[in-house]
Amino acid sequence: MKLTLIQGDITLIEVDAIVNAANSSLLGGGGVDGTIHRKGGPEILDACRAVRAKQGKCKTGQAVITTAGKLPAEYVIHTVGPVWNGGTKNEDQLLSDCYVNSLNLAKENGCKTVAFPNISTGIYRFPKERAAKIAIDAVKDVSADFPEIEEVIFVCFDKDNYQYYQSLLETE
Ligand code: AR6
Repeated sequence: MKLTLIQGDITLIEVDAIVNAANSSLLGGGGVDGTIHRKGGPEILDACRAVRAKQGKCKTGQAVITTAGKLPAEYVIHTVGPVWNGGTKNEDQLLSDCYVNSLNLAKENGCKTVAFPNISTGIYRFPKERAAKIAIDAVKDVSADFPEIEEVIFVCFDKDNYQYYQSLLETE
């Protein structure tokens, strides 16, 4: 599994699946979630509603998959990151679960390339450097279990995140 780092907008990336930092309602919000729904069009929300009708809300750390609508990716994997609460609410493990559960869904749907945003590091206020380390470790730790997935792209929107990822990927 190749790990790639880029700085940019995840909605522009041509991969099999992009991951969305959603909330448990699955019905959209701000941040990257808002951009994905706005640019991908109403098909994504329709698909999220269908998922809700079937299974109810999505729990923190879990993930669901839908069409990517008009986006260049084929699928959107919606995962619900933890809200940062000082580290007392199992946030580290839940964040790690987001990455692993998203990779599982990607694999089940035949995806070979997956792009992740920096889950929880915006509106949910997870400390960026800590989140970067958890994300990289989570993906590396399970990479041997996903030989079908050829490339994971970490898409950093802001410079801080990009720099944390860059130094962690260099040193690890
Ligand atoms: N492409 C890639 N990354 C982005 C983009 C983009 N277009 N836009 C923002 N980011 P956030 P959260 C980065 O707030 O913290 C929503 O309302 C951003 O710089 O999108 O998990 C949901 O519905 C940050 O590093 O998600 C939830 O209610 C990262 O994406 C809540 O926000 C995540 O920031 C989830 O909060």
